[in-house]
Amino acid sequence: MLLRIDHVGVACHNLEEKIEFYESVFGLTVVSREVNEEQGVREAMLHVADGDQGASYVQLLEPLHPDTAVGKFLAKRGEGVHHIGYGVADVTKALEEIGAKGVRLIDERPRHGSMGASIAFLHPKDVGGVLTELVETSRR
Ligand code: CMX
Ligand code: CO
Repeated sequence: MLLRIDHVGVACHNLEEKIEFYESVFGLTVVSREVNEEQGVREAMLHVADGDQGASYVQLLEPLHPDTAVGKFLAKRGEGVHHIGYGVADVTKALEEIGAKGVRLIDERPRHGSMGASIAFLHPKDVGGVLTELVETSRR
């Protein structure tokens, strides 16, 4: 069901500073910057690698407000890995299959994610403490 690691989501206080760090230390390149009001984030995708099943990225996340998923995470835990996004072929079908196994779905239906992807989150409490995102990339 999981095709690849699409991205690792990293929570930070200052997006521009963190982009500069990933560019200068790891030589990564920003391929997309977006504000996603629904998710409460300002974010950037930095390309890491291409594989048979598609590309993988680091997603840097700065909260738009303290009272957002990433804002609350930063207040509680500080900067660090926030979630893992796995590539799937069909996010609606994956949600159905995973939900049927008793895992709590944060999103019953896909939402809009970075670069036109359809995304949905699984509750970290049912995935061993890992906030897990399913990502169906847009067909270009
Ligand atoms: N990873 C692991 N555990 C997490 C977590 C995370 N990222 N975020 C919260 N938790 C844990 C908390 O530590 C807490 O556990 P305890 O009760 O043991 O302390 C529990 O989950 C509840 O946390 P909370 O701070 O009370 O926060 P909420 O329940 O209000 O929200 C969650 C948690 C996961 C439901 C919410 O963050 C969410 O809906 N996330 C999905 C959307 C999202 O993260 N969007 C931003 C990224 C967008 C993108 O990738 O494009
Ligand atoms: Co993500």
